[in-house]
Amino acid sequence: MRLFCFLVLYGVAATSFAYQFMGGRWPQPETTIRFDLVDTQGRDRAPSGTRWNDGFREAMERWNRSTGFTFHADEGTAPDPCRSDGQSGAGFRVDDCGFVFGRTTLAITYTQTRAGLIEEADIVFNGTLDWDIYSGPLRRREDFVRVATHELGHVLGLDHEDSGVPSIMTSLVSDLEFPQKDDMDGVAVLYDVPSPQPEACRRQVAILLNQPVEGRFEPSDCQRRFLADSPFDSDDSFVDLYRFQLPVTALVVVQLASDTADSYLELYDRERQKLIAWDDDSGTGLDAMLYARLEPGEYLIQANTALSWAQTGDYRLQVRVNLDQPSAARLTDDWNIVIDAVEVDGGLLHGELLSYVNPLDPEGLYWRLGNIAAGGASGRGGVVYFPGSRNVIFNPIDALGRHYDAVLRPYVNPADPTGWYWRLESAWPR
Ligand SMILES: [Ca+2]
Ligand SMILES: [Ca+2]
Ligand SMILES: [Ca+2]
Ligand SMILES: [Zn+2]
Repeated sequence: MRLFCFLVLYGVAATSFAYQFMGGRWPQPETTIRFDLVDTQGRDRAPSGTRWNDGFREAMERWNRSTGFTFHADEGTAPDPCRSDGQSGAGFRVDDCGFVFGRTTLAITYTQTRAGLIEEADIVFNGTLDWDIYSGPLRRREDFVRVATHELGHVLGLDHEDSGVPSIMTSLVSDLEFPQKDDMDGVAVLYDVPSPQPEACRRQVAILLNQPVEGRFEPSDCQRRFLADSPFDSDDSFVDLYRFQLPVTALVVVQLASDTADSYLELYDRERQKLIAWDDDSGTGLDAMLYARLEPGEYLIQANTALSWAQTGDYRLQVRVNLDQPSAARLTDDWNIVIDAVEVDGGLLHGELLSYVNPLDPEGLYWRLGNIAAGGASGRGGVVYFPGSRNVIFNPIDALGRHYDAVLRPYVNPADPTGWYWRLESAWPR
């Protein structure tokens, strides 16, 4: 059991809603904290390599980004957080300002109030513990940033919140790392300032068809719980928003790949009113991949991670559709499919799918895997293989004298259960 802790030196109890107030507030919705954080071994950074100062500023930003309250950082001076000196500060100490830290105490915030107004607040981190900086589920070491975020909640006037709603202000440290909706509501009431939608959530980057873009899930991103209609109150996962224009009616394939994050994709209409398609793991490994047949217009892509904590990592995003290049696939007169190029796990292949008459479904259109070999014709697009679902998408294929967008679904053939078969699911003329 690891507890956050706080102490009000001159506090008054207040009535409360779900969020809890300590009985004081700053005269204005802002304050300055002085810090130059060095741990009790004299190191200026966490074992992960991030400087304590940078972690503390990130904790401030977590409130600044999501509430109307602003923390100002006065970095580079290190006042003793145990001194009542009219300055608010933060620091590691081996003792709790002359007392022994409780074994479960991570940090203590000392707040001085007068006539309901906070005059000074100091945070003392328990320097006898093992600290680090990381995201995600709790590990053996304490995560400095989420503890600092919690203590800064006390600094701005929030008390512990243990009623069960998602909150960074619970007495027990948890997997939550960011101020939650209840915490934001508390700040909005305490200071009579609305919580803004973070600027990052209004940012949409325009991307071009077929051009891969590189991005990163990181703390300056929008987080899922800030998006309208998010069903997940406590979803801290990072979100980047992209939009693209489609000039014709066509089937498009969207891919989101990452070596370090479990990518998750959603495709919306341009107003983000209608969810058109979503996917978690249809690509290679945990990569997301989806397809949808769309009318001409503008669409929104939500690049996200699949877990509800703030997973970081680089990613590549691409919207694929072949509009005017030669098609990489064609249907022959005997209904075989010749594929000049298909990308599978980063490599190019070419090959043939052979027409198969299924005695169990003579009306259906089926193919089985013919030959397949490395070394497809680069520069030819329009065939996409989904490793997760084994779907094959043609956008488009040349057939019967025109272009068709088509989807083949894998088919388990009872007569040949280990063979590779596909059935035509849908085809639309371009
Ligand atoms: Ca002080
Ligand atoms: Ca980003
Ligand atoms: Ca995934
Ligand atoms: Zn606390």
